Amino acid sequence: MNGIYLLLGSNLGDRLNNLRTASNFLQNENIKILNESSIYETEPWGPSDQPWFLNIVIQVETLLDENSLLNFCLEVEQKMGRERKEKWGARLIDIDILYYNDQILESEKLTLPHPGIETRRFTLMPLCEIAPNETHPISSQSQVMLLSKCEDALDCRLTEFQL
Ligand code: PH2
Ligand code: MG
Ligand code: MG
Repeated sequence: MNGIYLLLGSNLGDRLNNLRTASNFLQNENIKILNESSIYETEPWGPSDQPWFLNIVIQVETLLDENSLLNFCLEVEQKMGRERKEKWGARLIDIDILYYNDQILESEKLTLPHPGIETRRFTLMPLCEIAPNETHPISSQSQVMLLSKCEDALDCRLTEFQL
């Protein structure tokens, strides 16, 4: 994997505006968006008694290392008023680091690559749009291969929304 990829998600309030606000916060911090997927409307993975999400994957360029980037993402989530309640539950905004180049890391705060990539269609569909042939640093599988093997059957709909 060559590049830093983030997944943004929202399923509470004005979901599109939440994605836009988060991307503006990121850009204000000298995080440059190099590429972005379409925005998808996605069936909730995990607890199903919650609203559908909007999800997008962006490729960014930054001088922040992976831990500083994580801290900054958490800060943005907090500034936007996210409350952490149920695991995998509804949220105003979620910003996850999917890949940080070929970094492999497992700490208390951060696991890289994100451990949920292979099992989540809502992550692989947008990744396949902007990084189809980039390979996972552990399995060496491309995003397209990972999607073709993914057993997640939850719905993932392309939208016309733009950041
Ligand atoms: N995020 C979760 C849990 N479930 N489902 C969808 N469709 N999209 C998400 O971003 C998502 C989820 C935990 O972060
Ligand atoms: Mg998440
Ligand atoms: Mg998160």
